[in-house]
Amino acid sequence: MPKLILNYFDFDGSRGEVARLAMHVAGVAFEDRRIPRKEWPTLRDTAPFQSLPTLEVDGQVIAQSNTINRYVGKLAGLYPKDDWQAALVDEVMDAVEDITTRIGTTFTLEGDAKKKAREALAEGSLLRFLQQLEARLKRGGGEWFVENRLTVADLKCYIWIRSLKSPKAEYFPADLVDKNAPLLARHLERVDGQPKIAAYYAARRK
Ligand SMILES: N[C@@H](CCC(=O)N[C@@H](CS)C(=O)NCC(=O)O)C(=O)O
Repeated sequence: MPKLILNYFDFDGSRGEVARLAMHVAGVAFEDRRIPRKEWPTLRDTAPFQSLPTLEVDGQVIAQSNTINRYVGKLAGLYPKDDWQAALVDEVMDAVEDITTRIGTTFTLEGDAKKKAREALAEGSLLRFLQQLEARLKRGGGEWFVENRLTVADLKCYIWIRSLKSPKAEYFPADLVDKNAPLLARHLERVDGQPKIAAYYAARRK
């Protein structure tokens, strides 16, 4: 196994959390290097695309969260070997990435502008993405996206749905997921309940 260092911000969510979880679930040894926000301005130019996460693999750096998720997913046995199943995983991860970027444009807005932008998203592309991801979960059998087992697609979707259902997700209707994507809501609980994931977050809360 190569020597792995995951560089990401010091919080349990978004783009870097998927690889963290995948490695914890599979028991892949890695250094979880958590970058304090205040250090980011001086470190930004050291990252290939001026963003995190990055993964150091035996001293070489790769960037882009889904690239990292695929690589780590292969090491962790959480990425399909079959090309078609792998494409289905990639589709879910890239869709979540797209909608994360769209929601990201609202983060710097304030007050009424943020409220309006988020309400428009909730009635527009956000709703569409929820419905399409719901359909893909259903196609996979309703519990997992592919191969009737946990893959990095499940982790990527789980992290996103969790953020959407968080009380911190301002101006998105609280019942947005439950009402429009009930399978995704249950999927969140299913992933949360995986013993290694539950144990990981229990340890993080201590
Ligand atoms: N396409 C990139 C986007 C990375 C990205 O925007 N990362 C955010 C954190 S989730 C970041 O580094 N923000 C700080 C900045 O842009 O200065 C990926 O998937 O890794």
